[in-house]
Amino acid sequence: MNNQSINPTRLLGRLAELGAIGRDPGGRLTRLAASDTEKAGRDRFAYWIEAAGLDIAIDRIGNVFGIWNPEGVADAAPLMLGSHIDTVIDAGIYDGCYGVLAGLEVIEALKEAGFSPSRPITVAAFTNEEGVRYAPDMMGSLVYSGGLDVDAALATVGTDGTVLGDELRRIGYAGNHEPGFLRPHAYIELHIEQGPVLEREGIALGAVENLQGISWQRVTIEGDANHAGTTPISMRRDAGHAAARVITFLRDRARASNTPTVATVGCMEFQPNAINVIPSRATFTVDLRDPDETRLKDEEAALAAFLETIAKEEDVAISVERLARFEPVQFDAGIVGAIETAARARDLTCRRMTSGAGHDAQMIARIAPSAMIFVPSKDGISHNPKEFTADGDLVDGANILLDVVRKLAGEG
Ligand code: HGY
Ligand code: MN
Ligand code: MN
Repeated sequence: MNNQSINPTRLLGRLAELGAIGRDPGGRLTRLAASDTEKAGRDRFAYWIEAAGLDIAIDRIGNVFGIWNPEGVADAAPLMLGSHIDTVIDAGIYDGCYGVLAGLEVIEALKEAGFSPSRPITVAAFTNEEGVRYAPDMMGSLVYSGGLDVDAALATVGTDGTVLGDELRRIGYAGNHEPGFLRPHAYIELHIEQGPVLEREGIALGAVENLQGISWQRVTIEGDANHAGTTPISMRRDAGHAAARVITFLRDRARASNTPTVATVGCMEFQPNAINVIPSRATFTVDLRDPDETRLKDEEAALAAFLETIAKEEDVAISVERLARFEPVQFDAGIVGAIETAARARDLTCRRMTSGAGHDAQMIARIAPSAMIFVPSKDGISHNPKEFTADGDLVDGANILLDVVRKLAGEG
């Protein structure tokens, strides 16, 4: 068994330090892509990269890379680690940041141990993984893997009316490397599970073998504003009520299906949003997910059919804008096997699993063999300040990442 370990104090200290960057006066943590608070997080990561003696590179979509290029292996394709450091609104401190900082930690620990890799090793922080300010999510890794044109991505208008390219320039992270400039030999992403499975089953690690498909849409329902007191129910074109029927339809359908299908309406806006005015417009987002592409397509078709029904029954006009659509992804069986072998060698329990959340790994899997390692999330909570993973689990996960990297970068 390999008994080298990462430096727990350094990793856990940096997680806490990065977790303190981007808090508002009420203590809420929010580092939306290309915002001032995210710039502060990027700057800290860049500082740690340079303090570790790594080369730093930034590409045109703002992806940040720390690169260990030991003598004599520069021509070999690099092993890539990474995740993201942007967050959702009122976030926890582990989502994404754990994978980036553990990747950096693994490189530093290997350097300090005098390990001679057969290839460069790089750690990436991908831009806009969360997709909260600019859709779609996983944007930086999607561009990096050739799934979205970089200029089209830079022209994306955010929920706040800003343009991503302008914001990246403003915060000083509009890099000059072409996305994809490093073609990874393999990619491994360490991440918190963000779900209840590992904790419920008392298992230390997840060897993630696949990731479910994601469909994001924005629905706009147009009715008529009218007086809340004088307008008979039968004469209303109530966009708010129509929207409520859609939310209930989605929840009832997902609950009734005996499949892993999930449906979420996370954003909702009424116009004119006044207590005594029947909403003339309702705008909301729909997040549909399923590990099976055919079922995901069926869910999208069922929603489209229901929207047609609602338009007639409620006498409203409905338009739909697609924001993101990613098919389910299978990860590399060889790397999944290496994760399981590393867990056994450290006497850590491990199970194969599907990722319910989207991750940069699903994009990099388009250009390189990829897989993920999960560690347990307390009560399965994430995208919430209560997000928590015990220090021991965080260190175990980072040590498994270290072992898998030694194996993949130790080969000739
Ligand atoms: O949406 C997701 O699953 C990821 O957190 N971006
Ligand atoms: Mn994440
Ligand atoms: Mn997330």
